Amino acid sequence: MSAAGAPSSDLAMRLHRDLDRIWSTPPGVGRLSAVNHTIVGRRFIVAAFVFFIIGGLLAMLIRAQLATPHGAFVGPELYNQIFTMHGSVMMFLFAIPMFEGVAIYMLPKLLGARDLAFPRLTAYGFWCYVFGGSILVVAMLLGVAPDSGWFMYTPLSSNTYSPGINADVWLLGITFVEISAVCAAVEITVTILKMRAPGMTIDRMPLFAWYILVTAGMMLAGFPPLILGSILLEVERAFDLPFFDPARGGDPLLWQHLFWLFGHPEVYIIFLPGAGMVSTILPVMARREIVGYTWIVVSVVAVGFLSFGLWVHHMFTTGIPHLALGFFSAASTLVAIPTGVQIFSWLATLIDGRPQLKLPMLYLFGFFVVFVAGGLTGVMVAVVPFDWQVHDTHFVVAHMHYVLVGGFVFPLLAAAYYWLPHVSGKVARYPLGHAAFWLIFIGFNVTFFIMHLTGLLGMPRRVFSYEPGWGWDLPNLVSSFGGFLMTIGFALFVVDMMLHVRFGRTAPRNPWGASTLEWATATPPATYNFASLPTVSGRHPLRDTPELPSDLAGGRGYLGFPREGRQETLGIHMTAATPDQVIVLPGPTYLPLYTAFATGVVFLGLLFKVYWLVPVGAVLMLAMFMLWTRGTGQLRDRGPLPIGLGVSAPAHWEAAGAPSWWAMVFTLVADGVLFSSLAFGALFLWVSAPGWPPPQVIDVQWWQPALAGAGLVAAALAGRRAVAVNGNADASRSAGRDRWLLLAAAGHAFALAWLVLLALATPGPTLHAYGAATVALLAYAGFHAALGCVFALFGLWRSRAGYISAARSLDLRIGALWHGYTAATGIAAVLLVAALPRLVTL
Ligand code: HEM
Ligand SMILES: [Cu+2]
Repeated sequence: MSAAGAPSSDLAMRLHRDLDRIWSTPPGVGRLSAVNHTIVGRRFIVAAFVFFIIGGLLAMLIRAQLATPHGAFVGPELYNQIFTMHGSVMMFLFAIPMFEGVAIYMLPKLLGARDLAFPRLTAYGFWCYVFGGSILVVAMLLGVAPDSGWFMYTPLSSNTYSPGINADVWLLGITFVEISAVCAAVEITVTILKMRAPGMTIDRMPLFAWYILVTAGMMLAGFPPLILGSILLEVERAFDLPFFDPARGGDPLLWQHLFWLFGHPEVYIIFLPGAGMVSTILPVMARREIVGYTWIVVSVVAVGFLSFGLWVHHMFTTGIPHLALGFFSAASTLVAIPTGVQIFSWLATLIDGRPQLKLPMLYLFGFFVVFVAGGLTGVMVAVVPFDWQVHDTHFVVAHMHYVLVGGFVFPLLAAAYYWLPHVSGKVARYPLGHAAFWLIFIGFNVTFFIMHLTGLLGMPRRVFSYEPGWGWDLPNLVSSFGGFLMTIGFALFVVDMMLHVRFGRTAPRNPWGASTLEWATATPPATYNFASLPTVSGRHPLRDTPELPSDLAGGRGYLGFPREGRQETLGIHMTAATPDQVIVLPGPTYLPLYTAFATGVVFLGLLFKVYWLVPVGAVLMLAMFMLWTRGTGQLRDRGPLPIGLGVSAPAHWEAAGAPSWWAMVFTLVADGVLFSSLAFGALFLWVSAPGWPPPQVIDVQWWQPALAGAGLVAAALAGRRAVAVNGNADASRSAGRDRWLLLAAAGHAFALAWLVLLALATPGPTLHAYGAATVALLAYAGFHAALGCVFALFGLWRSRAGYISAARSLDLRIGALWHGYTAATGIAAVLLVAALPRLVTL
């Protein structure tokens, strides 16, 4: 090392040592307190892979059973559990969490940040996922796994036909897991919008980030209907409120609507991350910039919107009106356009580039073949008369697996090989990956290509046995044989990964010659990713500035110094992409684990019908969440802090658009979708369900809902006044602020009382779906008013404790969002409650 270089590299070494200490996670058992995105992201990926193995073993059981007529491995009851669990595990415990894991691990590195916006939420989501998934797996080992199919159609999943605990396991376990999906979606959205590197305007964002952003947005809109459906069905099963029971004014079709409002977007929620991996890896392998960046972005966004208009195509055989059939059939074909645009971009990139057939490219080739074939059969089943023919046969099973495995598993395997040098710092020594590919690829096609035929020959899905001599014997045997080939391929993949991590050669930095920021970190990456943060001036930072990695490591970017032992990263203005705040992140803590435990108490209480446990767990949860805020915020104003390169920015609690404010906005978006689904459900039952009008309706005087609404409006206005008064530079302001907060709490409490009274006055919630829907609407509003009360009192506490000033108003502004939302939905809810009795007697 040259004498002149020594002092600056000493400085760099010191910087790395300091950052290492500040960002470290304790070893041993202390790892349970990890909140760092690299660690938790890896955990997500490993856990999701374990669930993939479990789902795969179940698939092997299915294939063993179906290999021969009169298969004798399992009986019908067990077979029902096996295919239900296979589908549910693959969709909810493998595909979605695997996407979350990859996004959690990659996103900050792609964007040039040190962590995600809410590290503790990442960890909380992880524990919710593991606990919820464990409930399902334990139930399976005890022989009480869900058995009504992965879409849990009522009445099959109702008390009458599924009296055991099995269906409750699904409804509660999956809802538990979905909490983690919604957490991840909020966090990912905020991180992409607020934590990109300075200069990374949205048109310079890596394509993978675009795909992730759209996927997260779809999760925010797609999961709430399913969460709502699960809650309603569980309430029907546990407390006999008849939302889906046609004998009492309910309608099983309501479940189908709520499920497919989620279920169809779900297919794209799984496919888009896969496509994102393709769009990332393919140009690197082809050694050419992707063709049509803008076209791809437009089509990804279009897929996001279109996919929500398509759910009804899963219900073509339920006898819906012909015009609707035509519309949804056309729309289903329409979604092929943006997908086609992406495929043409990829092909153009390949043709125009100089592709290398390295291992990731081989898996991408597998993706192309399989996914395009799946798309073709998809267009076939989008044609209504054809769907009538093959509905619920193995043809659909084959189509579905071509899309899911082609669209997600093959890109994922490509990504595994592509990013493995990043995660492990190693490159492969043995060529096992090729053998694994051919086994998986051939095995897959043998299994599922034949299955189209089995389906056309009329074999229905979800049957555990069949008679010999119907022409189904040979194709089934071949399918099962293919399945075992594929399994050997996956086993080889696992062995390859292990050998790789254990015996691989040290990887050079950026082994594929990629141009995105994740390759600017060391490999494996340090917990803080970058010793200092980059500025970006184009879509290809590493190609535009080859010396970027050493600049960043040398501390010559933003925040290239430790400050007060805090974990700092940068926030930017959403569109201008200029630094606008220093985001201070929390370090390792057990709180997320404990909070997930408390959440688990709520779910187990519901599952085993030990209802006193539910409020206990809920209070514990609330208390834990309050504890999260300890150590966030400051007791004095700091003003702008230097962030290096001659620029200053305020800490996030003094900034206008802090990440947590945006998180509340997106949480409310998801919540709003849930509320709309509930309102839709109530109206749908009135319009479509048999057995209406109800025998009795609530006898509301106009002033009862009006008073409830008035309380909510008062709370919302008081919440806004608290923020406004806080901004006035007036000596008495803290007293004024506290009074407004108290008034907000009182407004909520007042409204809550009226909502409860109205619910009590509702006649026979168990007698007719009308009463059940009314109570559900009131419960929604009441729940929000109760939490609004907590929010207001929490603000009061923060204010008294000195965390709030004219500059530090974040807590108040977040509270104001909640109060406003509660008023808007609460008023809509009481209006609907007041209007329904008049509507139903029309
Ligand atoms: C690893 C190889 C796989 C094999 C051999 C396999 C095999 C099967 C078979 C034979 C069925 C039909 C069961 C029946 O209707 O009787 C099935 C259903 C299903 N599979 Fe797979 N599968 C595999 C991977 C996957 C993956 C990766 C996913 C999702 C990402 C998935 C999702 C589903 C779903 C959602 C169902 C429907 C379950 C239901 O009807 O409730 N499978 N699978
Ligand atoms: Cu669909």
